[in-house]
Amino acid sequence: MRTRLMAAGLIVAAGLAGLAFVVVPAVRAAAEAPAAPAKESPAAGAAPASPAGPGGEKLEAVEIKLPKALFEGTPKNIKPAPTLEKYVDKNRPPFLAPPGTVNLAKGKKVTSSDMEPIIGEIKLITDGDKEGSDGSFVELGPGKQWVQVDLGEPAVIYAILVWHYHAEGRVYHDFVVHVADDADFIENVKTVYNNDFDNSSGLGIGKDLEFIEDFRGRLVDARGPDCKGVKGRYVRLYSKGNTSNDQNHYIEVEVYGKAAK
Ligand SMILES: [Ca+2]
Ligand SMILES: [Ca+2]
Repeated sequence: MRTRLMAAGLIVAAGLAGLAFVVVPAVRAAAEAPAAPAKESPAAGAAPASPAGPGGEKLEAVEIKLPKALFEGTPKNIKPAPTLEKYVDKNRPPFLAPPGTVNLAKGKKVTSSDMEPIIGEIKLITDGDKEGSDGSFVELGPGKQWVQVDLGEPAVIYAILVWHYHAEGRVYHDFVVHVADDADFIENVKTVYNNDFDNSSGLGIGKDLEFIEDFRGRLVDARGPDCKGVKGRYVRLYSKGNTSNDQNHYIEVEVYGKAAK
């Protein structure tokens, strides 16, 4: 018992030391240390960023608020596959980005391939509510569908966070994320995620893995090797049904970045 407590203490101490060293000045780290489950806390899972931005600026942990968890443990209804990321029931490490990085999508205009959803309204996708319960999600029709957020002006994007659905463990198929300069996705289109391994959505074969979603949502890292981010004004997310049904669901989409200079 005592050994276990000591080991736990060591892990916590190591975690905090790492946070203070890599992420933020010690004073801020101490202030953020008691981070409740509602905030992101250090854990294994994602690759750490280099601690400096493009201009040598110090990267900071982006504050991301999480909703309540609605299930625990690894969902048993989904079979492992080489194209499916192993589910880890742990918080992501802090997401580091240049100072001033915020959610640019909050309250912004959303359009969709299905403007008359089966359940809910398109505007729920950027209303800030990420809870997994009924009344918080939008259900789009079956098959391939997309939603897109207009950030209102060109931006440098470091991450896109999506909550499709998290009342139960699901995998949404053919998850593809594009960023573009125009609403029709013709100008300067960049793919920041694509896990359509068999090209069933016709957007090209993607090398990214499918994943089981939970209350933490899915963070798509768009920082790139030198944390330069991806430039664009419009973000479009595709999906084509999920492991429970053929419909497509969205609770919230966040786009972390800064206005482009
Ligand atoms: Ca919402
Ligand atoms: Ca596919």
